[in-house]
Amino acid sequence: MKKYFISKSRRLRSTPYTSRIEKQGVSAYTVYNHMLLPAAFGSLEDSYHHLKQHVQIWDVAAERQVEISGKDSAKLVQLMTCRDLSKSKIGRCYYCPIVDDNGGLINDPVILKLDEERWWISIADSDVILFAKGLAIGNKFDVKIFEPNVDILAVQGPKSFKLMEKIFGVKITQMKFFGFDYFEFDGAKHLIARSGWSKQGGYEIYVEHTKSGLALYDKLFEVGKEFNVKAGCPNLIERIESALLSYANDIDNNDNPFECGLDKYVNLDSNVNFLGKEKLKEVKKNGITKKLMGVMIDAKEINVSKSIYLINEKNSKIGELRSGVYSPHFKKVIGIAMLNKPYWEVSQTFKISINDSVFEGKVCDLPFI
Ligand code: THG
Repeated sequence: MKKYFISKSRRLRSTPYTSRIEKQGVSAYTVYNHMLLPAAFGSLEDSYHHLKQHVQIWDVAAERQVEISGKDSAKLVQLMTCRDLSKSKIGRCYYCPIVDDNGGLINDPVILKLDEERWWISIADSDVILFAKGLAIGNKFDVKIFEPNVDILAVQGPKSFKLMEKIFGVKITQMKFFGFDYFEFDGAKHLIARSGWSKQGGYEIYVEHTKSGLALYDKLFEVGKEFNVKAGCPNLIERIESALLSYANDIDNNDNPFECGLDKYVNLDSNVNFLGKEKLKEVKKNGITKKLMGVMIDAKEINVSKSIYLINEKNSKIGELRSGVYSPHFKKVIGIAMLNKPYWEVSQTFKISINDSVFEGKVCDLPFI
């Protein structure tokens, strides 16, 4: 496949770490929230094995924050998500589908409750800030909405705990999954959460003080030597095996949370008010007509740059592949696909055309591992 360069400009924002990762061998970028997001540091498979054994530092500044503060902030945040946040606690992160009036997904962020009247919405790739502002204006809410200067550094992999303990002390290892707290480094306080877009364990550092953040970046590599630390990025193989969903790839505004397997983040029985609640009640009552599932394909390589149809023995389209990659663990292509009713049963077989050759595949449960 021919490779192309990306043209940088003000519109395609760099991050405070860009100059560092370019020295450390970033070899591909993608664009996320109008910002550079590293997509590869050399071989995807080498990075996958390294991530599962050691520790990596990721520039995920493109996971931008939408800050919502003010008297009506809780009301606005709740209006945007179908997850009941009425019992949410300060110091916790919540994975929350954001839905529109039709129940269609707008985004699937992590929401941090910083204070009773202050929230960060840590967004996937869509302009949530415009949606939030529109809702606030239309509802005459008393809120302030802006994008703060926060540039997340993720520390991911099994050795992330030992590395972070060396820098911040044992307290950081006692934090629960999706909890956050503040830790000091080089004269600045950093919000650090136990989270991250891999299932290998780790932390996310919400860097607000760039100077101290860059010193911390360098310190992580210096102290991390004994743990075989490397620069990395969200890994396509690891994230598909773990079924971490990618907004605009696996799921989008034409899908509702039930179709995407996000049922446990939909609360229709409490009395909180959110957009699309009646519509989602209807969907729950009538049932869904498509469903996100795993697929395994007897192929050795794939590059999904648009939906690829899945075909049954009668040559009818039964679904579409939305992401896919060769998995060294399964020794075949694995992927995330939207299957039409009634073809979403496990072991349903299909055919798929990749680079003009036809391959056999079958439907399976998510996650793969
Ligand atoms: N971290 C932060 N912001 C983000 C992401 C992140 N914004 C964009 C994108 N990633 C949002 N999407 C996800 C998807 C899955 C998870 C987090 C963000 C995730 N899910 C866990 C799981 O599926 O096991 C746990 C969810 C739960 O049960 O609470 O971690 O990665 N800051």
